[in-house]
Amino acid sequence: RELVFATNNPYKTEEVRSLLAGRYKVLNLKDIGCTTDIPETGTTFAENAELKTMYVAEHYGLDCFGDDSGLEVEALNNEPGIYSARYAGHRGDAENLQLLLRNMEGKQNRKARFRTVISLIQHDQKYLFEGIVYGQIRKEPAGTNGFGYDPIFEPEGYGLSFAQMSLEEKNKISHRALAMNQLIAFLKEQA
Ligand code: ITT
Repeated sequence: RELVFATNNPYKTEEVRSLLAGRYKVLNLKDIGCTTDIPETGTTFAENAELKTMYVAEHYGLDCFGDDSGLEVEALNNEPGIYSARYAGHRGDAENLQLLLRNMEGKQNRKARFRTVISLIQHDQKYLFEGIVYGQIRKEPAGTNGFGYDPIFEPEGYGLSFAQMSLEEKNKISHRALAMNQLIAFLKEQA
């Protein structure tokens, strides 16, 4: 069985493929021949996740799911939030991470959370699933695995950044894994 995942992000694709291994073959946007950077003009994670799935449903006639995620930092009024991918403009992950570290200089409260909202479109119906992982922003990056803000995010109760964990370890506790587990449970119920 195949599932379409409306993402251009190869790291998200890899994490989700691992979570669905043995159950579904996951096709991302590239795999279905879609090279569009789908506009994310919503004001919430849910709206942006739905925009991704609605694009695929409308242009390709395919059921699919999509993920909008981001990092919410308490001391920064929950920024960068939905702007996580373009926090430093559209310059890239390394620049986003550096800007965040700069903005956190001198802040005592380093609490943060990663949030993923997944939209599923199936038989013309829309569904939403959410996952949150709590943790803190490190003072310096550590680790080389993963992507985005992984080197500066330490989930609560682990002395390691996400970037110091293997994909399997991150997939046991991450925001994306928690949201995906709900999606998987939902799909199982219907089978
Ligand atoms: P798609 O929209 O194509 O799925 P994207 O990278 O643009 O890919 P988002 O719009 O959801 O994805 O932006 C999420 C950004 O938040 C992403 O670029 C990272 O900077 C950050 N992010 C999300 N999940 C993360 C994770 O698990 N680890 C580290 N950073 C993450």
